[in-house]
Amino acid sequence: MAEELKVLRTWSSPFGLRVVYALKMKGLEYETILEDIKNKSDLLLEYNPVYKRIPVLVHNGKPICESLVILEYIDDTWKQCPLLPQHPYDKAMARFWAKFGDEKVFPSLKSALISQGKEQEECVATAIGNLKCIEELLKGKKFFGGDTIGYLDLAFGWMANIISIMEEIADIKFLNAEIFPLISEWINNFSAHPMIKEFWPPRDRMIEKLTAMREPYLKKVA
Ligand SMILES: N[C@@H](CCC(=O)N[C@@H](CS)C(=O)NCC(=O)O)C(=O)O
Repeated sequence: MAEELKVLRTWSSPFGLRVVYALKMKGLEYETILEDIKNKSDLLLEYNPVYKRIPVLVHNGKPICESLVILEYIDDTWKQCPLLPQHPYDKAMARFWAKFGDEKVFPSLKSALISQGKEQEECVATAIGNLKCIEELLKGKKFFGGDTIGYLDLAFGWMANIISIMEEIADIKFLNAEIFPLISEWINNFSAHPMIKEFWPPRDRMIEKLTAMREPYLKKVA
């Protein structure tokens, strides 16, 4: 049976990019439906009535929501080029760290981006502490997945895309290459991969977007 795959996403969402990369790695064809999250389509509301968020993968008419859930669905459905490790322990650890990335690391960096002064210093320190846990994971490895890009690389893909932009906008430093040689090298390796590069959101548009996101928080303090 011919597979029908659609991805509802935005041009910039790192969560949406996870899904795109996973489908590409599996060699699957899909249709992209670009959403405007300020004006959500009826289709998005129908497919994700619970969270009303992108990304949504629609496989033969059935929606799957939440990017990490979608990655697992893709990996379970198409066995070529496995994304998750095969051993149950390694698989559990990959899920653990992906959750840590979404629930701790990303929010800590975002807090630093939208704060100022002493509060920002504290947020940067928290973010650096979280990043140190991730640095450890890369010891002896090129990618989080080992020699090749896997589930955890896709889960952490936002770091390669967004950290340096946050640093530039807020004039802060999360990733000193001397303290984080492994993450710094991983960012180079990940972002240089042809498949990743193909969908890399343009830096100038990302700067514009994150600057606009930061602005209202700064006005509150002034
Ligand atoms: N945990 C979700 C996060 C997805 C998410 O935050 N999507 C944002 C775009 S980057 C969104 O759709 N926001 C719209 C809203 O929250 O109303 C995932 O991994 O899929």
